[in-house]
Amino acid sequence: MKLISVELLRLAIPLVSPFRTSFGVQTSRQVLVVKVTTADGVVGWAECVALTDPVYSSEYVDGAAHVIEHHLMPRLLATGNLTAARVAGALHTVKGHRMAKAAIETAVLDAELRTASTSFATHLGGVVDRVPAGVSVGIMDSVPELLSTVEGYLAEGYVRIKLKIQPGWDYEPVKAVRERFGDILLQTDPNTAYTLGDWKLLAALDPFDLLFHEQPMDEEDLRGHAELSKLLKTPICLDESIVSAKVAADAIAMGACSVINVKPGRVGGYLESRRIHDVAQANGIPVWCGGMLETGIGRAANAALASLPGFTLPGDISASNRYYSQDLTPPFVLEDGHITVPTAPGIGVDPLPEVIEGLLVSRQQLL
Ligand code: NPQ
Ligand code: MG
Repeated sequence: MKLISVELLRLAIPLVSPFRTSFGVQTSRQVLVVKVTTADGVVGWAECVALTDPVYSSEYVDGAAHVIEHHLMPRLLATGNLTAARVAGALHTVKGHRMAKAAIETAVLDAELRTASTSFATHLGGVVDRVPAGVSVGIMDSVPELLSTVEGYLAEGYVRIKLKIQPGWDYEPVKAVRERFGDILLQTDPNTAYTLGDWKLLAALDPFDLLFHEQPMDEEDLRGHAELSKLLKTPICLDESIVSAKVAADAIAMGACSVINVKPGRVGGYLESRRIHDVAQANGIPVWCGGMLETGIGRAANAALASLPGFTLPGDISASNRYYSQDLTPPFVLEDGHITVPTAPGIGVDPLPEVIEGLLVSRQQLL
């Protein structure tokens, strides 16, 4: 495949409500969108999931834009016979920057699959037509506010609740949600806020029959998570730590996790995501598709990934209106607690030009 154009669009999209985690409060999202056009006139789309600030991982929007322009593009354009399968190898000499690399690979994959009239779900090996939707609930100012927020999401049909927690906001909110809503599927996500010394704070949550704690400690502390898992009844899921299939295999072998949150942006793309799915499945470890507040561009591809057989737990593939009043694509809506997997070629959705233009902060023509 030959590219004749690569554009980098930067958009600013307000969130419908502030989203607070242990690493800060987000009220809007800066989104980097990659748009490639092939010699046959086929357009491929992808979004980079990096945050505005390097607080979830070391990547951030300005850094991703810079590394794409100055380091990834030259390598991509030097690749003869470009296919999506060749992108990771072409970019391998650049260390890290997995979210930036994922955006490039995914845009090429979208163009390739649209050209072949094949959907992401078909290409990746999806086996279901719709996927169960969970929802991530931020840290709130009070328990009553939390309970009314959770009540609202359950009323919308979400099949699983994930609560952001941190020391000082853990026992009370988890206990209140469990007592008020009974045996709903419930999990926590501290985003690395605890240390091994805090283990008793997490052990206090053992009575609440949680599915797991997601990434309770530092992303580089696999051994610590293996130690922590011996001190808790509640299982451990990893998110930030799992940056590749290799690390997933190590984490599983070390007993650092018994569940894995797969995020294509975090691991370098959908092809590596499938490898992580395969490694986990080979080891009897369930996976689920995490979320990075993607717009419909990333949400469409995530829904396809979540349709693979090893994705047996509800993901953070919420409806568009969980985060945005107007999505960049036709909105994803919750139907009986599920999101329908797109079946059209490529990611299966097309961004709405007028919405893109209305939110555009800058546009860079890289090719
Ligand atoms: C997580 N996502 O699972 C991440 C955290 C997160 C749905 O909880 C902008 C972009 C803001 C990505 C805030 C969810 C974000 C973000 C939180 C990701 O750990
Ligand atoms: Mg997480």
